[in-house]
Amino acid sequence: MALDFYYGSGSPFAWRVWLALEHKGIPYTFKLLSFDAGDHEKPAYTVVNPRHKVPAIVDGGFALYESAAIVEYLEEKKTGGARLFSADLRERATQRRLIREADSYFAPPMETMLEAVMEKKSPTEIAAAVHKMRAELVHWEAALDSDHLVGGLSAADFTLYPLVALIERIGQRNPVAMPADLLPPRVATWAARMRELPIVQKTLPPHWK
Ligand SMILES: N[C@@H](CCC(=O)N[C@@H](CS)C(=O)NCC(=O)O)C(=O)O
Repeated sequence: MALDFYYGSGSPFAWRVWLALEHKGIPYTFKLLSFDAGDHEKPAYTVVNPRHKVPAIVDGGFALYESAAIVEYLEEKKTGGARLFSADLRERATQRRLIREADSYFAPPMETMLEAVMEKKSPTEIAAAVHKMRAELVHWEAALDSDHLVGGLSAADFTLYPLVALIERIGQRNPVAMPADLLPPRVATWAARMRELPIVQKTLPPHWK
């Protein structure tokens, strides 16, 4: 039976889960929540995620939120076929580490920068946010020495890509505020490759299309 997947357009965390579902070929019913309509604050959803955030899934009555936990659940739910984590112990540990690093160290400055640009804060504030983002990107530039973050295409790529894609989108829409060279070369090349993947094309946030 298909599980319910609760999604909000533009959420990098929800996009990660969508990519994981598609990659593993797990059937799902797409439940698009509207942030503008406040769907994520309504009781029908807060019983699924009391933190009022997307993503979440409900699988046969079992509700789960927090994107990283959902991705691990999906991997263990369907063991055959495409994998989200490497079969190799050390690669798998590194993929998990990168996911935690993306959530702990990449997402916060990305969100601060997004807010500074979208809310048209002062040039000094935007420059400070961009500076912090640039400093974080240095770590990812160093981590990327092959086609994927670690081993083959994995949950680590599916975690980082939506965050990087958001940066690209903010940059395209605000070329004056955002430096064109913010993404370092290996990250930019990897992102361009990721963007060409059929599952990435299929799961582009609806309002971006
Ligand atoms: N740690 C959570 C973060 C989820 C999250 O922050 N979702 C945002 C969208 S990007 C959200 O639903 N925000 C709505 C709100 O805070 O009211 C996860 O990984 O699932």
